[in-house]
Amino acid sequence: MLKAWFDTALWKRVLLALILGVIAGSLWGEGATAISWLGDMFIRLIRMVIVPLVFLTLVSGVIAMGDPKRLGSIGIKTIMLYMGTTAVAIVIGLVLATLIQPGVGVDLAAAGTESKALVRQAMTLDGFIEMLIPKNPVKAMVDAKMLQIIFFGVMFGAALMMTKEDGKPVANVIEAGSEVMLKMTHMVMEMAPFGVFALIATTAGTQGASALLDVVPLVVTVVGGCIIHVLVTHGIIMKFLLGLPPVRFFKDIIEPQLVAFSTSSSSATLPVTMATAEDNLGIKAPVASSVLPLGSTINMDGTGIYVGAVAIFAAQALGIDLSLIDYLLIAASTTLVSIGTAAVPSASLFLLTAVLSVIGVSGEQTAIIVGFLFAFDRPLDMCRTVVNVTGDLSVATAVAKWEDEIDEDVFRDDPKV
Ligand code: DAS
Repeated sequence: MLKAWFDTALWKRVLLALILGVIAGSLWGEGATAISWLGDMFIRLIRMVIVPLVFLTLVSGVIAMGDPKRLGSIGIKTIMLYMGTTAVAIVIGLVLATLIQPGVGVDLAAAGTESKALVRQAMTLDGFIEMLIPKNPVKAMVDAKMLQIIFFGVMFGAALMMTKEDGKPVANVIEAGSEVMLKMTHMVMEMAPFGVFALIATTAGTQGASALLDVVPLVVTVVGGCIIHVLVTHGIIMKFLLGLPPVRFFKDIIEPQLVAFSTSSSSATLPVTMATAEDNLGIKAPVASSVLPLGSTINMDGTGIYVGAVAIFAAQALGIDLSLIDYLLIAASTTLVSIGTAAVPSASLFLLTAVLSVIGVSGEQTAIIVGFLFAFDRPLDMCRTVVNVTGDLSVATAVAKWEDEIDEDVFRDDPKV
């Protein structure tokens, strides 16, 4: 029985918990709050891993970019394109979320958060500097000041990269630590079926099962943003930037997209991504073997769409009015999260804190939102991972074209993989 449980894919166990939570909450009513402690425990576990996870995965992501001076022509073009397409993806997510307003009318109070936003002071330059630069990075971690942790992490990673061999022992520890935190996050995720069951039952019991439909506009926003970014952004890159037929590109990359959709993991898809690049797109090995592994680590357009949209969703649900500076802060922190997100299932869900805290969402509120979204994360993760892999292949095609490392006859032929 226990073996059957752990042999079942986690997302299927979470889906079962979601269904049972709706039934239990509908039958139990307000009595469902009797198991709210289970949801609280899951929320605390999420909060426990966030600070070390964000810091270590972010520094690992910065290190993975490598020293631009060493990267050479291919490396500079690659990173510029990766950052450029991720920025476009984030803008698409933010604009769609602002237009669709998925969080308006969503009441997170039942899930235990203060239903209204924390009172926020108007952003001043001094306030921004204080929010960004830690006087004491250790205290920033103790207080979970995510923007300060991100700022220190980016500087630490950049300094580490520039120390080259001298910093290698520290880089090894950081990369090993990032793996450890990802493993601990997976241990926390094993609690998800129980935590999701309790959170959904509590929400359904206190607000009615219809409250769960509050997530539908957010799903529409994320999936819509993913479709627009793949077809419009990467279609424009193919047709107008590279002079290559977009339809042929999309036909050539169906296989890695299907693997990305089914695994929700860019790293699990990487072997298929690389085979597709060479066999279907005609990208030569020097580009495919450098651009694609880097992309699976630091280039996540779909994650950028998702994290940005959730930030707007949370602001709307908590009644936080966003200024232009807030939007810029969301875009900047989302870019860094997309760099730091590990290429494994649901990786960015746990990094939402790094963005939500930037706009004043408290750690408790963020953990509740993460706990609630966890129940619906799998289909969203499948979509955003497809976009992540598509972005990697699109940029690899562009770099190969500009470096004259592509066989266009292969690109235009029918796919072999
Ligand atoms: N599932 C991650 C990936 O492998 C993306 C994410 O969690 O946002 O790309």
